[in-house]
Amino acid sequence: MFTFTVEKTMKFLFVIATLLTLSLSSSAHKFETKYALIDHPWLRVVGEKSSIAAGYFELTNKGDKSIIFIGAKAEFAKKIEVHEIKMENGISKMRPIMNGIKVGAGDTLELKPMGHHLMFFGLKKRLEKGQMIEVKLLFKNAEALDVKFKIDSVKTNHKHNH
Ligand SMILES: [Cu+2]
Repeated sequence: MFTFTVEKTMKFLFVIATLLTLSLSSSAHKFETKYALIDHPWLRVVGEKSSIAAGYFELTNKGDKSIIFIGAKAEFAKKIEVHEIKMENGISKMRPIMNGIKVGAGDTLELKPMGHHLMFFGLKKRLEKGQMIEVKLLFKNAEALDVKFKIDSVKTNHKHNH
C-alpha cells in the first residue's frame, strides 16, 4: 500500500532529479582528455546510396599550447577528409583542407553544417539513425582521441556535389 508521506515524496523527487541528470549527460555525449574536449560528435549520411556522410562536433583545446586537428580514421569509411566551405560566385563549394586546422589554447573549433566538417567517403556498412559509431580523431601534435559519433539522420537522395 502506497502511503504519501513527505519523506517518500522527497525520495521520489530525488530519484526523478537523478534520472533527469543522467539522461541529460548521456544525450550531451562528451569525450575528454587532458588537452581536449569533444562535444556532441554527430554524423549525417548524405550520399546517394548512403555512401557519403558529413561529421560535426565541437573541439575545445583545454591545454596551454595550440593543437592542430588534421583529420580522422574510422573502420566504416574508406576515406575521411576535413572540408571547408568557400563561396565562389555566389555558390558554396567544399574543399579539402590539407594542413589541418589550428586550435589555439582555450579556443573552440566548431564543425557544423555550412561550415568546416568531416567528410566520410565510401561507407562500408549501412548506418542507422540513432546508432553510435567509433571514430578516431587525429592531431599533428597531440595524441589521437577515440570518440563516438551519433548518427543523426540518413538522407539517401540528398544531392552532394564534390
Ligand atoms: Cu564536404
